[in-house]
Amino acid sequence: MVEEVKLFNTWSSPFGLRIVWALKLKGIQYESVEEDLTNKSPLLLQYNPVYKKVPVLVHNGLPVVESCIILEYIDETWKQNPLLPEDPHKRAAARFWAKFGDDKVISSLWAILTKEGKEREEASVQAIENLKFLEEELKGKRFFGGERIGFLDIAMGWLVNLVPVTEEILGFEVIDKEVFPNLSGWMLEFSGVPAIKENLPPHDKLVAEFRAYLATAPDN
Ligand SMILES: N[C@@H](CCC(=O)N[C@@H](CS)C(=O)NCC(=O)O)C(=O)O
Repeated sequence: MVEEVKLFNTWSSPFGLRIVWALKLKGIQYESVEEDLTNKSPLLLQYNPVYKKVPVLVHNGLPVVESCIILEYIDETWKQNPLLPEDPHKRAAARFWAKFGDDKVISSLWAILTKEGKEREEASVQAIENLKFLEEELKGKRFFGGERIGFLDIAMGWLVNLVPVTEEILGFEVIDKEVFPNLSGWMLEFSGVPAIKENLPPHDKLVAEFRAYLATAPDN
């Protein structure tokens, strides 16, 4: 049977990027359906009626939503180049840190970008505290997954495109190389892997998109 794999996504989504990377790393052919989030397609609403968000992976007509759940689905469906470790404790740890990234790290970095003054300072303190956990996780490792890219690398991968965008917009360093040598090294290493590098959204286009967003929604 010829498999049908479709990805409903929008080019700037850090969550959608996870799925693009996972499919590329696994060598899976897919059709990309670009969504305009200001005018969502009936199909997106049909496939993700609960959250109405991208990414959605549709495999042989069946939708899967929520990026980390899609990653697990991809890993279980196409076994080559496994993303999650085999060891159950390491699998649990990878899922834990990915959830921590989504629950804590994204929001603190987003607040640095969108807040000002005292609120931005508080967000910076919070972000540093959160990033220190990731710095520790990377100790003695090339990738979060060890010698090769794994689930957590993909889940945290948004750092490599959104941190430089944030730094350019704000005009200061968010991830200090001296404070976070492991994390900075990982960002270089990860973004140098062909499947990652070749599928990063254009930096300048992202900067323009974020600037436009901040200009219209200053009070996040
Ligand atoms: N937890 C979701 C987050 C997905 C998400 O926030 N997607 C954004 C784009 S980056 C979206 O579709 N936003 C549309 C909306 O909120 O209406 C995931 O991991 O897939």
